[in-house]
This record gives sequence, C-alpha cells and structure tokens, in this order.
Amino acid sequence: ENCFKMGGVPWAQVLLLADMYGTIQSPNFPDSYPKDNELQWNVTVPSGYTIRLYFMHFDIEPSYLCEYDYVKVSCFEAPTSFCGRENTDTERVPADDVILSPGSMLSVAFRSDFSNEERYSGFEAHYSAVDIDECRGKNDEELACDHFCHNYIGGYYCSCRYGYQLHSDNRTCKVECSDSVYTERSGLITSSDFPKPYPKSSDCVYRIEVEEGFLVTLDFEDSFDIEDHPEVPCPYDYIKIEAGARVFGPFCGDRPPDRIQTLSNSVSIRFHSDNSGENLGWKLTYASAGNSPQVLHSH
Ligand SMILES: [Ca+2]
Ligand SMILES: [Ca+2]
Ligand SMILES: [Ca+2]
Repeated sequence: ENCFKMGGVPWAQVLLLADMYGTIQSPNFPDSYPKDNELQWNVTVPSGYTIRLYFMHFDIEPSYLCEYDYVKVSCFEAPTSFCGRENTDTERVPADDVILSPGSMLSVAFRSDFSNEERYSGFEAHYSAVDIDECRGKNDEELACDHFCHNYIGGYYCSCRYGYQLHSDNRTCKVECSDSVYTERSGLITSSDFPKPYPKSSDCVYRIEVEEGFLVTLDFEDSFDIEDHPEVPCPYDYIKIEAGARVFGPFCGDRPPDRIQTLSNSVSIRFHSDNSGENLGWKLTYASAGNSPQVLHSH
C-alpha cells in the first residue's frame, strides 16, 4: 500500500485493479484527453506474481521534465514519469519498453494540467500478472531452496536430496541423525556428509556407551569448521558434549577443542545447525581406557 502513496498522486481519483490482466487508458481514449484531470490506477496481483506493463500507445503533451502532463509509473525505487511523443534529453516516453514491477503492486498515475496546446490522444497500456521464477536466484546466498527448487505458476516449492527431509521451514533440508550409539571401545565420529558441508536445520545426537569402568576420551581432528560469530559465542551452530553431569562446549569456529577427558563411560555429543551457512563440520576419534584399579583396603 505504501508504494501506491509514495509515487502516486495523492489527490488523484484512484481506481483499484485486481484482475490478472487488464487495460489502462487515458480518459476519452482514443480521443484527446481532457485538461485538469488526475487519475491513478493501482494494480495488485497475488503474491508470487509481478506485473508486466506495456504501452501500446503513448501521446502526452510534452513539457520540460514532464511538469505539465505526465504518466507516472511507481512502486519502483525511482518512479518514472513519461510525457511527450519521443525520448528527448530531459523527457522520456515508454516506447516499447516492457515495465516489470519489483513486487505484486504497480501504480500508474495520469495527470493533465489546466491547458492542452494541441490535441493529444493520451495512452493505452496493457498489464498482466507474470509468474515470479523464485528458483532463479542471483547467487547462492539468495537461493530459495537448500537443495532443489521447483517453480510453478504463482509459487514454488523445495525438495531435498535422497536421505534428507524437508524442514518445517519448507526450505532447508535436515538429516535424521540421532540413532547412532557407539559401543565399541574406540571409534570415529563425524558430522553428516563430512568433509562436505553439514546439513542445515539439524539436531544430531551421537551417543557413546562403553562398559562401566571405562572412561572416554575425545580427540578432534584439525579440520574443524563450525559456523561461528566474531562476538557472540556460537549463536548459530555448535557442538556440545555431555558426560554425566559434565558439559563441554558449546564449541564452534575453525579451531577444534583440545582433547576432552570426559571421565565417563557414557557420552552424548550434540550437534546443532541452523538454517544457513556452508561449513565443513568436524571429525573426532574417541578412545576409552579402564579406570585406574580400585584400591581395595583389606580389613
Ligand atoms: Ca496539458
Ligand atoms: Ca513461481
Ligand atoms: Ca549454520
């Protein structure tokens, strides 16, 4: 609604157009338009569409910078005013330009001043709703979908590669990754897809359960890459280790934590990722050693 006010002519008579296509004409078209006229057409189409505007005819009294009569197309960063019969250094006509709105709204305002030096036949324009191809991002950061994007008329949807599930944000792809329990005395654990970027929007729990009396030690490898923030500690993605009442972490960034002596035979490694970023993840080896033998006091 804002863009209708910003670029339009506030005193104009306003016509609301909500059809998927239509025609906009100056008053009396194709006869000459009356003087002292102010009219505004506000076109709205459903979200998922932009508006294509094309002038089939254009003949508006020319004046320096279009200060007398003009057609103003707004809902753009810079509204454009048109007048005259051809482009000059200071005035523009739409000619055969196709005007595409940035959003689902477009406003066309027409104004004629108190006099017309000649007869001017005015303008006729056609507008239509055009599907936005949401899958055509300008760069990786702007991609609508994490994995696969499917455009359709009026919208789009996302899907995921085999083995992933679409998160409830309908955009990112998460993994199911909390089933693993490691019961061997030593082993290797990595983030999903390591050393490729780990999945977004996922919460993984890796459990190590070794026999009682054994204590688990964790050693992260040097290739460690978890999304971090220069000031806030691990606000996006993090790894956190719970061993009994002990908690280690959260850890993130590009330097792995030092060796972790969990002092427990039961360890949960939690790994959380948010819905953005491409970081490579982590890899650790764990080992367990028998507790130092209990000293038995003889009676
Ligand atoms: Ca005039
Ligand atoms: Ca679409
Ligand atoms: Ca992230």
